[in-house]
Amino acid sequence: MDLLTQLTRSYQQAFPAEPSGQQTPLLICSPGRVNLIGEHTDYNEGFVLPAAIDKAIYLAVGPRADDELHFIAHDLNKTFQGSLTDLTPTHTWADYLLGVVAQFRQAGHQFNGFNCVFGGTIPMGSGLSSSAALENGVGFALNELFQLGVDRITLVKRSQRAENEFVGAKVGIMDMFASMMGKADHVIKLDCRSLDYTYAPLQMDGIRIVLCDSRVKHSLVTSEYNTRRAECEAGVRFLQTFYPEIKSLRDVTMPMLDQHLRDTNPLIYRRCAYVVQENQRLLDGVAALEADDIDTFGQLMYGSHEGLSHWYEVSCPELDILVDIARQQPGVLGSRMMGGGFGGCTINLVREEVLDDFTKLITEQYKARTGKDTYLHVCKIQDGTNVIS
Ligand code: GAF
Repeated sequence: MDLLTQLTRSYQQAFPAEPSGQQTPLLICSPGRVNLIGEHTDYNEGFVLPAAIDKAIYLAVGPRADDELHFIAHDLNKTFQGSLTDLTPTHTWADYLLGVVAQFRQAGHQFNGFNCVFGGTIPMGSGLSSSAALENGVGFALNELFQLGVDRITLVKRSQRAENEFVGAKVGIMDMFASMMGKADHVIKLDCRSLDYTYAPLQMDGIRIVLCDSRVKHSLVTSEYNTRRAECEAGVRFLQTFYPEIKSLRDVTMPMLDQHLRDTNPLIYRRCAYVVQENQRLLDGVAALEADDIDTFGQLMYGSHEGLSHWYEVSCPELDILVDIARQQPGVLGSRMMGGGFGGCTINLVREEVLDDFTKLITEQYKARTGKDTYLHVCKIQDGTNVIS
């Protein structure tokens, strides 16, 4: 039985319609994301280059006559029951749903309770943004079920605020934006300061985007992520004493960092320098893609990984090993860790003709060097969050 059928059946069993017949839930698909380059730049008002992918959270949802909230996490085999009148964090998976509901309430929307069964194909903790996909799915569902008329960008912002305020992870906007705004066969060039964005066709003939899962769950990510964010903000505050016009690392240049931070605070210098250089790598990468120069783009991806590993220090031995193995395979153009870090996946640009060789090499060597199995996924780029039926 496929996942959608399972979710629908589970919904109908848990919430049989009264007095007769079975209620047909609304089915929503909310995808995970990849990011080609531009990591840890979103909360520094920089640029990112993500896309929605063919791994998703699926939600079966339906309205209730009362104000109760009934959630079933199909993959976890767990249930939650609450009420619209008590939206406080539970410190469980339910917060990803409750946080979004709370955002809608804070915005003044009136709506009934609802039932939701969800499950998915995004491995949790794999750095493919299952949480953003779930939050977007819930916001999208509320909007559809109760015809609230909220536009997609507002839904994105609500998902982000839910995660920032309710879950307590100070994430940027990239993941929600990519999941909600994705377009098949296109990457999104997003300016995280203005939220201006353009879609660029992904013209990489004969090249595949391959994810290699380190199978390390990024348990450190929330605390270290918030620390990195605070380090960037500390750098900005310090530089503002010399350059009051600076608002974020987006406005900072390497000469400014070299002059004021390199010798006085080497740690903050490394963090800020990584972000400033990563923004430039993204701009250079977009220019390379426009010029059909995938080799240069791939080299920039390797540069991104070096920066993330040594300067920003958000990698882990397993991710470094995956990138190191990828470098040994002719026909792999670029490889780097992706997302918040400390585990999850690497993203690799691989020529089709070496896909089998790459799969064999990385599977064998990763096992030999870490004792762990990796899991490879060749991605397709998809549309963002939407109704299936
Ligand atoms: C995580 C966050 F959720 C994103 O906002 C982004 O900062 C990313 O890490 C790093 O680029 O996925």
